[in-house]
Amino acid sequence: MSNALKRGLFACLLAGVATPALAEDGYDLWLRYHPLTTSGIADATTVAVLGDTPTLTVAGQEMQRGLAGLSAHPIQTSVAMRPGGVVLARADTPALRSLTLATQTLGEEGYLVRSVTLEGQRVTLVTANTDRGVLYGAFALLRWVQTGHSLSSANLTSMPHVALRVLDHWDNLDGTVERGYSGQSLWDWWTLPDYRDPRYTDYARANASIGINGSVLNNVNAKADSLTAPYIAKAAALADIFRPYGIKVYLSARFSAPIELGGLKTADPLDPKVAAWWRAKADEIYRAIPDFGGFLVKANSEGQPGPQDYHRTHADGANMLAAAVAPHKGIVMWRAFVYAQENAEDRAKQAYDDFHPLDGTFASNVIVQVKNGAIDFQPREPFHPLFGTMPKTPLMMEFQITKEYLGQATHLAYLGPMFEETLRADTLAHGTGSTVARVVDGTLDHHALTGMAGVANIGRDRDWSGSTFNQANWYAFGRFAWNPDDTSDAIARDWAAMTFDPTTATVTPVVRMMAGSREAVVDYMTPLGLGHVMATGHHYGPGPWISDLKRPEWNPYYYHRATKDAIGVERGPKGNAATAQYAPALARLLADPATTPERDLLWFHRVPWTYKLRSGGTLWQGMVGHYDRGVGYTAGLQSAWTALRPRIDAERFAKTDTFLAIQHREAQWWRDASLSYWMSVNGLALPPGAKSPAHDLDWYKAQHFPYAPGNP
Ligand code: BDP
Repeated sequence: MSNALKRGLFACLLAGVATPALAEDGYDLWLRYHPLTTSGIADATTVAVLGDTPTLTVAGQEMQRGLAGLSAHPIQTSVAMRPGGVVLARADTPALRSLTLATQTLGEEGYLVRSVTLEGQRVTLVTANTDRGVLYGAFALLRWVQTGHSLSSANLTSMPHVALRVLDHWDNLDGTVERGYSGQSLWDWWTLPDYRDPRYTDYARANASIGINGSVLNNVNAKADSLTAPYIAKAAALADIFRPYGIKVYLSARFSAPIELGGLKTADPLDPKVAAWWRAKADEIYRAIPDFGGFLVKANSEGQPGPQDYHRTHADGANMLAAAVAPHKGIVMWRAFVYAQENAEDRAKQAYDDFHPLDGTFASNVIVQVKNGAIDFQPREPFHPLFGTMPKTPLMMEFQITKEYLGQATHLAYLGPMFEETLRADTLAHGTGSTVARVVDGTLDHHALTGMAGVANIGRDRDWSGSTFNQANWYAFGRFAWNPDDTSDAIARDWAAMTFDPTTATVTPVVRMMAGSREAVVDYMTPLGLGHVMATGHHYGPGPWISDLKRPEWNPYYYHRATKDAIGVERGPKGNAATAQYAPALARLLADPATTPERDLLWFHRVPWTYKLRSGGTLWQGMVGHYDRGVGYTAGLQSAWTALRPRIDAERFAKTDTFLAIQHREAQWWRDASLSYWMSVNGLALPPGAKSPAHDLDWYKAQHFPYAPGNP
């Protein structure tokens, strides 16, 4: 017996699982369906699907596959009730009439799972008002079993709080992925629409299992070509594959496409010829994809064309596109991530300045997509001031799942706590409790059009997301989009149970590793409210010293402005008054460093290096402490993972083990490079006990990564 095999067998004896934990490559994500001795599903032998629609069919197939794997027994499909069996049926199925189930409140996508008696047999029923609801219920029941519960004890009711739960793929037509760290694009545009890679179905399964119901196929930095007939046909092939799984496709639209594809002289949204071109284009897309979701648009940002090129507003642009898709019930997701080189205003203020005056002027099928923070997906950003200040406009959240600024593929940073922190943040717009989650789920200002988008971390790597732990960020995004009130801890527990095994001995240490991992990244990269100090372009590794690039906001220096005496950007009333963009009650708190959360201190305020922190130490001492804590956490991750070795299959263990070593080394690099630079500016010595950086500043400055992945 090989050592790996012996290790695998040993691992499963310890884990209480019934088959060897042989090497796995992560392809199966959280849908592994490995046999569990603890699951109590041995008597589930049949899956009855009452109905034969495509969605009910795939729900039945998934249930059969899942239960067969988890119970290590063959599972038959049948239309007859068998004791202990699972029944999947829409609530309007005649056979369920006598049950009088409370399905009215489930809406279009909610589900209900109950143990009931049907035709005299005790069965587990998964039901909903729609086929999609049944599919979500099927996955919920599988999760219940995968996380160690018995089938017959399932009593589950859930409905999504957010309507559009969307992955944004920043995938280019040449197969590269902007900010992608998991290999080439999943979409093989070259062989589509002919070749329908089975992987597209697995992608849809994974998404449906967490409730994701939309997929924007192409990069927001869009090429007009994706709107040409051949590419519409390719998108249509993907839409056909995703449809049974309840997933609609959307496309990023290049605003100047009427010029590039239509030969028009202008893309002015108020020009009738332009509007007519988009209407015809929308009609063409809907002929190929009848349930096409609509367009996502990045306009007048980072060089992209947009309505402002014609002195029109974002609302003019969005409403013109909205009119084109409205007859087909499509929507427009218009991004608020805007900033322009010509604008001398603080980058952090520009989106609000552009969008706030437009509140109430967007068409009813437009939703404005706002990044979680005002700059750009930093390890920590205060929530975006547009949340809570545009009551008359539906706003959707844009999170970044791919970790552009958080160590990319190799660093372990579970983003659940970051999503949670943003969603729980209180805008104070209508008194306490006006959280970002309430803006996003529409309850604060009574919007029915609601959404959450996540910039995907998915590519062609066997493990989809570049590492096992990165899969957790895809998973957590879906769960938070379904329910913004969920908790990162509960989500991590489910993920760990499904991804490894549901025993406490595995789940507890894995969740502990995950829980503080994002905070550790904040500590070793951007403590106390720093942001955007990553090296320019690829955003990998430290570069706080960079200050010589053409556009001011491309320079990390722009974001910290450290001098001998002080550091930070003053965004309070004594500075550029960015804090006044928040609702007044919050703006008052953020105006003063003493009432600003310390974790956001340098984001909002410029303070001396000697500024006293709540701990009693100086800012400088506090900063050094954060860097050291971050590095220390990464060492802890390594030892926690080593202790898990007997419980994890060999291949996934080894990759994570190696990545944790990279992370530890690079956390040290981040700390040392940052401290070398800060010391060169402030002239201060390290506090007693703190280790000197391994190299001098010039060494850190000399590190270059011209071929870092994901950099356009
Ligand atoms: C930044 C990325 C850039 C994206 C941009 C965006 O660095 O590649 O194009 O955001 O969101 O985070 O449009």
